[in-house]
Amino acid sequence: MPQVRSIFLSDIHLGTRGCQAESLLAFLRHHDSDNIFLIGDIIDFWAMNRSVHWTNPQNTFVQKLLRRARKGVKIRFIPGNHDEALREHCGISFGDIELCLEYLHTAADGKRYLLIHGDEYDQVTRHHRWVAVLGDVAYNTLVRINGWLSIIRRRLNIPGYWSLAGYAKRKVKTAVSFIFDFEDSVVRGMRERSVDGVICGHIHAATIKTIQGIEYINCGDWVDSCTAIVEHFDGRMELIDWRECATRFVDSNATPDPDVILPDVPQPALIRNLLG
Ligand SMILES: [Mn+2]
Repeated sequence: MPQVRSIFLSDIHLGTRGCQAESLLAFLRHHDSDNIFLIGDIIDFWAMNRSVHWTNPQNTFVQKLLRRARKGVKIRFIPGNHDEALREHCGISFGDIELCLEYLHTAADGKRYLLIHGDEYDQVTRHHRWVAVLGDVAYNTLVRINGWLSIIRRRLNIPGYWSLAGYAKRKVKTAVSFIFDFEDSVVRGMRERSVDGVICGHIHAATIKTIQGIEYINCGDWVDSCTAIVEHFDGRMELIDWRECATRFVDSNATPDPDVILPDVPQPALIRNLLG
């Protein structure tokens, strides 16, 4: 019995060292739904051009999605800029997962949300692709340094999780104004589309808020913050911060996890197979 009507996920960045696939699997074990929307940057082809970091939990995640799709969960995948190679396949389905450029979702309360990854509203990625790539390398470096920091914190028995990338995002003035500019530009775009709200990703900053009458919802990411948006059966949207609320779910509530962990399949080959 699903606990929520829809799950919205973005910026999982499969294929990178930073991808928190294990936390994501734990989240999914506790969240069954009628719909799953994958809102871009699910597979990180940019990073995989540099080096591929594909783990068993990442494989299990893909298997789990395919299994849920087979069992009737509606899964829609809206590619982002890191998986833009999939954009040319929009309109087709692979393994029961439907690819679309954008999607108009009507929530249970009748509100209409446009689902987009959002990079088309990011002036930096749009006009200066190399700057975006450079920023991407810098961001991955931050996430990596952060990994070392958390090991040191564990050794020193400092409790909790502290995110350097998150800290930088909140404190660095340009980062703050970047987030603000992005949200503003998305909301302005939505005015012309006459929708009630937008659900996007891209900037790794999860939130639910109303900006100038438009509901602006961002799923966050599974590299740094481990956040998702869920829609309840009455249409209410909720931001799940998995690190904060994982303790709320005791493991006995989890649905059994029948997914078999496949041996390491070279991933580009698997993706080619999925695309037929
Ligand atoms: Mn993106």
